[in-house]
Amino acid sequence: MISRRRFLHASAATSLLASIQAKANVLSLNTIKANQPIVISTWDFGAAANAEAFKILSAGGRALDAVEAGVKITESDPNVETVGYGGNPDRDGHVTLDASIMDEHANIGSVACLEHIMHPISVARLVMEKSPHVFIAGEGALKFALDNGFEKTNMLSPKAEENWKKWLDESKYMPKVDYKSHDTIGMLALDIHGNISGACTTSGRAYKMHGRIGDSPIIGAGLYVDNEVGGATSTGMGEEVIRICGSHLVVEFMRQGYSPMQACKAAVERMVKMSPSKKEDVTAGFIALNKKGEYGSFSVYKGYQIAVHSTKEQGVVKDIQHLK
Ligand code: SD4
Repeated sequence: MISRRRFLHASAATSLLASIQAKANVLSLNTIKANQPIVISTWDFGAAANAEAFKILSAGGRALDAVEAGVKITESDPNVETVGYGGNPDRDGHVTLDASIMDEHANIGSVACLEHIMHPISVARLVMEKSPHVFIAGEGALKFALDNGFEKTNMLSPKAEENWKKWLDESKYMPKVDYKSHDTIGMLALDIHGNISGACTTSGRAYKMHGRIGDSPIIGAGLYVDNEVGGATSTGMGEEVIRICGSHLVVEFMRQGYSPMQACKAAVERMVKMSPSKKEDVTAGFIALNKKGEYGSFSVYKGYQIAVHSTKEQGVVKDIQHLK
């Protein structure tokens, strides 16, 4: 039987504990802040895409919706010659599009070599949400899109057609240090709920062989998100990024404690080291975002740019660190 003295002692201790816990709860409620949303993307054209994505993030929306809406801006911009409408065709004159999307639950969806569709990223999302698969290519991807209400569009803009015809005169495939022929939009967003999603979409390398697929639709190469760690995406020579499973590698480096910039740098170094040619023609860059909203980027060559949009900064970062 518990004595009255011990009971009083015990109940005093219990109420002290309860009051400490109550205070701690109030404190933790006060100190739990919503995450500061942020969106980053590749290249200067990412700024307009980020602005669209940030509208969704600042309204409390999902990072997944933000990245899809963001990159759609670039997909329909005829002035971007490397993504969606206005994108450069392959050497046979077909605009073939690659896109991928990944959300905070590790849901994934991709399309590759998709023709005649204005928003391949939305088809990738549909693959993720409405198909039993994660990756659909070519005719099958087009059929899936059309069956689901997407419209068939001529994606070859007059300007892209003109440039292609000029290229045909020489028919020289030069996947060298020419940023104009290999720009993709890759986008990563962190929403106020602390979740990260990513999207990546491109017309691929200008004047590629028909049927060639790059890194952009390959989860782990052109895009990867692990909601416990962060996300990464790439632009540049897909052949080289695929070889090292680039975006997955960046995320794994972040898991080991690297900052986003260090992780991108380590992946770029690995890419150059692993490339059989190890020469000047290896050109690519990564961007990465971690769970704290810290971002970073690194490229092989000078001239790479990224766009950032948060409450603190909006614009294009031009002085990205590089290897050479
Ligand atoms: C690709 N990384 O298809 C993409 C697009 C690009 O050079 O940037 N190409 O390889």
